[in-house]
Amino acid sequence: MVNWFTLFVALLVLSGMSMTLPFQLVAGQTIGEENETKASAFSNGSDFSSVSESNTIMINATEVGEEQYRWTDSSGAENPTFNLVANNEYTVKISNPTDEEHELIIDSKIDGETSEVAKSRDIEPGNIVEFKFKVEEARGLGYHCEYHPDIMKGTITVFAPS
Ligand SMILES: [Cu+2]
Repeated sequence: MVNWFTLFVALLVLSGMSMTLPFQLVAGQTIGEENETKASAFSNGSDFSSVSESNTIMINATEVGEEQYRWTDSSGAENPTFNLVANNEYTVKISNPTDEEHELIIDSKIDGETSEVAKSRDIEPGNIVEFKFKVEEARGLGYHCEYHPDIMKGTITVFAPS
């Protein structure tokens, strides 16, 4: 009985961790740290789904007031800063529960010149759009909405791999 109970508690802990991993990711931790945490938690390799989840960035379009839109992460933070690691491929998953169309654009500003690094396509109301995104060097990037560039915008910091 004791052994079964121990196993049950271990399973609870593991499933709890797999649920919180994506949330920790968007809360501002670097992915390098995240991978270390995950490696010890799933050293038996039994949970492949959460491994792939760890490089997923979840973003929502949110209406915070009349015609006032923000990008939010799963903790609800508005226009959050995302901390990423160079050479990791990320899946950016954007859901749009608002009544407006949005489009996420990631850009870089070098010597005052802005250029697009990656973007989603138009995200219609009620839709979820995904795209892959990888940066090859440590740098600062910005992100914004094509249609609401002044109110839906934030920063992405890409760190060198540790
Ligand atoms: Cu928008």
